[in-house]
Amino acid sequence: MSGLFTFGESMGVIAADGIGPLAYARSFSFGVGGAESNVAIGVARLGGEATWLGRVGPDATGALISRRLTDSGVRAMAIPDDMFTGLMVRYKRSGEFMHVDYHRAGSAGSRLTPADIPPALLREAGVVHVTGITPALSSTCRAAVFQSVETAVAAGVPVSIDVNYRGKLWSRPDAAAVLRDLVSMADIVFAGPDEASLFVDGDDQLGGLAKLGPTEVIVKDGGRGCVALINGERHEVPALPVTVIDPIGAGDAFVAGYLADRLAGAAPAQCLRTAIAAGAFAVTVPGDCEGLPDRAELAALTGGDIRR
Ligand code: KDG
Repeated sequence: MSGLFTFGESMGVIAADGIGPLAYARSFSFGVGGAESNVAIGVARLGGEATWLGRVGPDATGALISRRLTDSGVRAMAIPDDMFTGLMVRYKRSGEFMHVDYHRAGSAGSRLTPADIPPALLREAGVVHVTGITPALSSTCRAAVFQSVETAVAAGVPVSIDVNYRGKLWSRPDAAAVLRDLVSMADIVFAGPDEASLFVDGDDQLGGLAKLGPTEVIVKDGGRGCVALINGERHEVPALPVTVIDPIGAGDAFVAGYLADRLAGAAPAQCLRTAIAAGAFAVTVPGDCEGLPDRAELAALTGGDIRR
């Protein structure tokens, strides 16, 4: 296997259609979310090889997660668990603010253990990708992330981490202490400016993150584009002008774009351009993973031809 290997919790997503308080929502969409599975789907849609592993419950949501991932071209390794599959309820309070409630404490996904992850999958991967969400879910999840990263590092497999700080799961000081250790072991780190400030004081976030160890540092800043320091070279890519319908999942699309191109052997500047375009495409579609584009869709977006 030379593709992406990732693992984490995927959930059912109940999303109010339209904009306004939950109490006034007239209809809801039911989908699948999870930062790691979003990245796996994104890489697969862009033509890469992607494997996702996680625990799911004996319920319709668990079955939907496996089916959605498989249908998207991901090799889904869903481990059956007795507990329920987690859920996320979200609504757009206004055009600017998204409200998210998690129903995931004690869920199947949070019961992942280090023994669930076959070391061979880590050693054979082209990239092992983890997020800062999984270590916040439980002590066994945290141990699974550390053990996997250590195994990949020992095997010389590049490790990618998206900081993905989730304030509903843990405090900033708790997250900073754990995630700093993970970032220090990683080769590739993705962070928003606010996430980078968990570890770095001052304005030079790229330099500060690089000092921790990663040789590929990417600070993604939504509508402002991204800046990166890759093998000592600074890059800056502006955002593409699009109409934002739903920002959730844009960061995962960005990561998927970067990693899909990196796995395909593209130069850093091209990886970043694909990342920006994938993130831009994702925000134009409602849903956590529905907006992840394929290559033809990306070409249509960047070529400006929207009649397909
Ligand atoms: O990046 C989008 C994810 O955050 C979403 O799909 C759900 O993984 C998720 C989380 O824990 O918030």
